[in-house]
Amino acid sequence: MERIFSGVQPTGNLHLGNYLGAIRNWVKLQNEYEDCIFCVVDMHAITVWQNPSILQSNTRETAATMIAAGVDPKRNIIFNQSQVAAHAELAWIFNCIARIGWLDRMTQFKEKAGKDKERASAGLYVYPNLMAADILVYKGTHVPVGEDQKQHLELARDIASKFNHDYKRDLFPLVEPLIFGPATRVMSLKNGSSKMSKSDPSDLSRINLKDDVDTIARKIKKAKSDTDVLPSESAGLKGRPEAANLVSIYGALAELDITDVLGQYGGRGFGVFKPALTELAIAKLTPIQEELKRLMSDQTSLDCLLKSGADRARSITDPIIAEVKEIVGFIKP
Ligand code: AQP
Repeated sequence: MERIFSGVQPTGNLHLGNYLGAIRNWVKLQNEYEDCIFCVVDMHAITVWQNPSILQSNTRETAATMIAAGVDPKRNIIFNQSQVAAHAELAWIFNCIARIGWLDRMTQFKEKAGKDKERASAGLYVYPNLMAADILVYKGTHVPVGEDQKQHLELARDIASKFNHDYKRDLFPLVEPLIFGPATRVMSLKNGSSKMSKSDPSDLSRINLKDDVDTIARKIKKAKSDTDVLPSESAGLKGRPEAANLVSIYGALAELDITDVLGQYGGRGFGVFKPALTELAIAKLTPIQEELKRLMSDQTSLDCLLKSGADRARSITDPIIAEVKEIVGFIKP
C-alpha cells in the first residue's frame, strides 16, 4: 500500500522554499494518494534551542499554514509529532540500528553544527534517525521533500534495510523520495548558491509566507541579480545563479516552465522582471495569508484539529510499534 508521509519544522518563518519545495506539492499529492500524513515535527525543532511559548505558537501556525495553503485536514492526517509517542520509541530503536559512520556523513549536521560541533545537541546529530522513524512508524512509502532532504531519505532506506536484515523480516518498506516540481531547491535572494532557509540570519535572504505586501516588494527589489537582460533560452542562465533563481521562482509561482518564462521575459532586464515577480508573489501569497490569519484567530479549533489528527495517527502507529517491539524482543505489558 502506498502511503505519503512528510513533515515541516515549526521553527518560525516558513518561507517560499518551504512552500514551493514542500507544502504546495502536498496539496497536489492529496489528490493522487488516498493516504497522506503531514506532520509538524516539533521534536525535530528542539534539536536547536526553541523558546517554549514561541514553539507552541509556531506549531499552531505551521499547521495553519499547511491548511491555508490547501492541505485538507479531513482527507489527510495533520498533527504535531510530539503527540504520538511511537515516533520517539521507534527513533530510539533506530539509534541502535544506524551506524555512527552513516551519521558522520550527513551534510545537514555539518552545516547546522558549524565549526563548533562539540556544542551541538546530540539530538541534532541523531535527527536523521528520528526522521526515519517518523516515516517508517507508518510504513510510509513515499516522502515528498525538497532536494536538501535527499541524503536523509537515503539514510532512512539504509536503516530500514539493516533492520529488516538484522531481524530477518520484511517489515519496513524502502522509502522513495518524491522530489518534483519546478522549485526543488529555492535559493537565497542574497546568494544564488545557498539555499533559502529559515535560519539564515539575513531576513532579506528569504520571502517569508507572512511577509506583507511592502516587505515582499522590498525584498524582491533588493534581491541580488545582475546587469544583463534575461536570456531567451535556459542555457543562457548558466553561470547566473541569482538570475536563474528568480526565474525559477517566477516559473514555480506561475506554474510555467522556465522556457515559457524566458519566452515572455527574454531580452528584458530586471527593472521589468522584478516588478512582475513582485506582483505574482503578492497575488499568490495574499490569499494564503488571509486564510492563515482566520485560522490563527481560533486557537481552540486548531488544537482540536491537531488532537484529532494525532488520534488518527496513533491508530496507525499502535499496531506497527507493537510489532516492532515484539520483533526486537521487548516483553509486552
Ligand atoms: N530552499 C528550499 N527549497 C526547496 N525546498 C525547501 N525546503 C526547505 N528549504 C527549501 C523543504 O521544506 C520542507 C520542510 O523543511 P523543514 O522546515 O523541516 O526544514 P529545513 O529543510 O531545514 O528548512 P530550512 O528553511 O532550511 O530550515 P532551517 O533553516 O531551520 O534548517 C522540507 O521538505 C524541505 O526539503
